[in-house]
Amino acid sequence: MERVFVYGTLKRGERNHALVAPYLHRVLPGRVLGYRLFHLEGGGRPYPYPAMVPGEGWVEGEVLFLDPEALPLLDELEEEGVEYRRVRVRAETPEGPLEAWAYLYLGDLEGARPLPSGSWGGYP
Ligand code: PCA
Repeated sequence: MERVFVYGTLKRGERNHALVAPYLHRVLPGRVLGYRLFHLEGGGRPYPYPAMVPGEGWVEGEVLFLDPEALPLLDELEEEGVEYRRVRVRAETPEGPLEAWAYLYLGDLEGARPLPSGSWGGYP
């Protein structure tokens, strides 16, 4: 089983969650310390999505427990190595701290809107 901390379009109820749904076993609410969140929209992007980068604060999301086959699909969606980098993070959950993968944004943050709440979601 792989654990992935998601904070954007891969969360339940968001537009890319369907990609992981067939591989999903379990979900826990989670948050990670030492990162900041931004909202990205426009500039040729097909839809809005967030960027998590190292910084001061918490980012809120979900820890997904997934079959390992889901990872290459996620790497492709997130353009691993180009737009995002998959790294290990420590997520705080109601069941204690858990190590998980997460996608850190590699791109330019010019024009990005900071989300000091550390939470993203509900965009059309
Ligand atoms: N998808 C990944 C990274 C940003 C995004 O929209 C996620 O939900 O965690």
